[in-house]
Amino acid sequence: MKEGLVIKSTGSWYTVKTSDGTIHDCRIKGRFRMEGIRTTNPISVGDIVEFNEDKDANVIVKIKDRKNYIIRKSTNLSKSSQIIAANIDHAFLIVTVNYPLTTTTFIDRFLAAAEAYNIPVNLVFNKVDRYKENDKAQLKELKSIYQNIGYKCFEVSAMTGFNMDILKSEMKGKINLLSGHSGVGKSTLINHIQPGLELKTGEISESHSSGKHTTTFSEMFELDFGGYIIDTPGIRGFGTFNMEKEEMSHFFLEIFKISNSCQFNNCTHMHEPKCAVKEAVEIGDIAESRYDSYWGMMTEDEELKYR
Ligand SMILES: Nc1nc2c(ncn2[C@@H]2O[C@H](COP(=O)(O)OP(=O)(O)OP(=O)(O)O)[C@@H](O)[C@H]2O)c(=O)[nH]1
Ligand SMILES: [Mg+2]
Ligand SMILES: [Zn+2]
Repeated sequence: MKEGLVIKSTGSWYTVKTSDGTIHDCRIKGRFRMEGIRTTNPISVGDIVEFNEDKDANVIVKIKDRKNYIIRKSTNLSKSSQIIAANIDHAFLIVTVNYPLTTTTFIDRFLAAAEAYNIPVNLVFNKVDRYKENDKAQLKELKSIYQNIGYKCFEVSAMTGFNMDILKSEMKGKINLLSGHSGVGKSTLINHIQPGLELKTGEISESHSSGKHTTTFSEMFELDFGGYIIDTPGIRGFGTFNMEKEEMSHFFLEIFKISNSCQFNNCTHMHEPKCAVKEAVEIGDIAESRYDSYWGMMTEDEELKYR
């Protein structure tokens, strides 16, 4: 029996690295199920597994408990979901205000999910080399919203290498996940941070101004300067599963902070009088876009939780 870290998973094969640095191709036998969630991939990048060496194939027999994971819905219609990565120390949401557009709805859902799973998260605004005046204005506004809440924000260009050193120092020694829409530059960024990988990168379709899912499965790479980085496929939307409505406000840090000033201690910040959150939105202390995202997540149909 050996123990190792899953660094790549294609669905049928899993690449596992053991502590001596050797790589083992493994399969799974039978079924691994996660309680309550139907997943297309029972084992994901970042999982620590035990496997038996066999002369035909190495077989994974056990998954160690995960400290956290990020999950997305597989397709728009299916009810099953896909674990993007597990046991993450640090997440970076790659955002572009244009080419393609990342909406605040999407950002806020990702941030809420990261809070729910206890994963520290930074916002990385990529492609600053390409922004025109109105894009720059948009970027400035977004940055101020998220910095005020307490999220670290970085402006970078994976194309020119601008501010890559700051990112590297944030990533050093940790298991880092990059996420974001298709086409925002996740793979390009990793190519810059860890030369030699030559990850495939895609073209942005000018008509849709969106990416084409160049990266199709998650993969973890070792960083020369210490730590790991996980490239992931672009995600279109982000579900609110595993988040109960009663605790939704916990995942919006600035809403949670002010909510102890609400008149009712079970205030949902939606219809109640003397709600400190609503007052804060009115005077501009809480961004309207954030409140809109909160409202959307509070009112969405249980069945449509995945978006
Ligand atoms: N101008 C500019 N273009 C960039 C930058 N970063 C990435 N791109 C371009 O954006 C396109 C998409 O980049 P990818 O790295 O493939 O994007 P991705 O996020 O990995 O996309 P998926 O794998 O589909 O999720 C490529 O044409 C890159 O050259 C940047 O900083 N500036
Ligand atoms: Mg990619
Ligand atoms: Zn309230």
